[in-house]
Amino acid sequence: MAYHLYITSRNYSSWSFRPWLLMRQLDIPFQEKLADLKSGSLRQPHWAAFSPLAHVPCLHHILADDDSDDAPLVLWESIAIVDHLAENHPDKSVYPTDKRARAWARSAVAEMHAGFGFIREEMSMNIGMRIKLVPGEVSEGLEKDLKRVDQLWTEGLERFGGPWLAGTEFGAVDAFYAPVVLRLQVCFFLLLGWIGRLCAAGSSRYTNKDCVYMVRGGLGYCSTCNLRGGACG
Ligand SMILES: N[C@@H](CCC(=O)N[C@@H](CS)C(=O)NCC(=O)O)C(=O)O
Repeated sequence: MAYHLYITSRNYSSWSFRPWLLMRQLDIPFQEKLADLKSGSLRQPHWAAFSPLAHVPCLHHILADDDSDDAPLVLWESIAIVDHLAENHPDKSVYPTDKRARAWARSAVAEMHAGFGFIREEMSMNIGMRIKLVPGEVSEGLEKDLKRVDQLWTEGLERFGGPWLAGTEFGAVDAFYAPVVLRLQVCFFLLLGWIGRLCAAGSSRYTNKDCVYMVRGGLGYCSTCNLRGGACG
C-alpha cells in the first residue's frame, strides 16, 4: 500500500499545503508528486493526467500488490482526502476521538472547504510576500471572513483547551486553517481592535509551542519555492 500525493508549489497553493501538512505532521508516509505549475493561467489542463478535475491536491491510494484491480483509488477533493485518511488510519488524530470535538472539527473543516471566498480572493497565498492592508481598504466581505476565523479559533481553543484547535492533538482542522495563519503572517495589518486580536491569535496563541512548525513548515520543507530560512518573518 502506498500514497501518492499530487500537489503543486506550497508557496502558492493553499490546497496543496493542507493534506501535505496533515500527512507530514501525523507521520502518514506518502510520496510527494510535484505537479508543474505553468504561469499565465489558473487552469492547468495537464493536471488531468492524474486528477479528473485537473486540480491539486489529488491523492492516489495504491492498494496492496495482491489486489485484483491495480488501478489506484483516486481522491480529488481535499475533504475526501481527509475523510479517507481518517478511515484508513483510526490510530491517527485526523479527527479527535471526543465526539463533541470531532463534530466541531468536521464542521470547521467543511466550512473552510466551502467558504472564506474573500480571504482566498483578497489575501492570496504567497508565503514570501508582504501586503499592507489598511482598515478602510479591507472589504466588508474580508472583514466578515476574518472575524469568523477569529470566532472559530477562539471557540476551538477555549472549548477544547488547546494547544491545537480541537484539543491536544494536531488534526485536519489545524491543517485546514494553517494557510490562514500563513496569510496573516504575510499581511501587515494595522494593529487595531479586532484585527490586532486576530494577529495575536495567528502569531502567538495559535502558533504557540510546536505550532511554529506548522507556520514555518511550508518553508522549512518546501522543495519548490526559493523562500527559505525564515523568509516568512
Ligand atoms: N475543491 C478543491 C479545490 C482545489 C483547488 O482549487 N486547487 C487549485 C490549486 S490551489 C487548482 O487545482 N486550480 C486549478 C484549476 O482551477 O484548474 C479541493 O478542495 O481540493
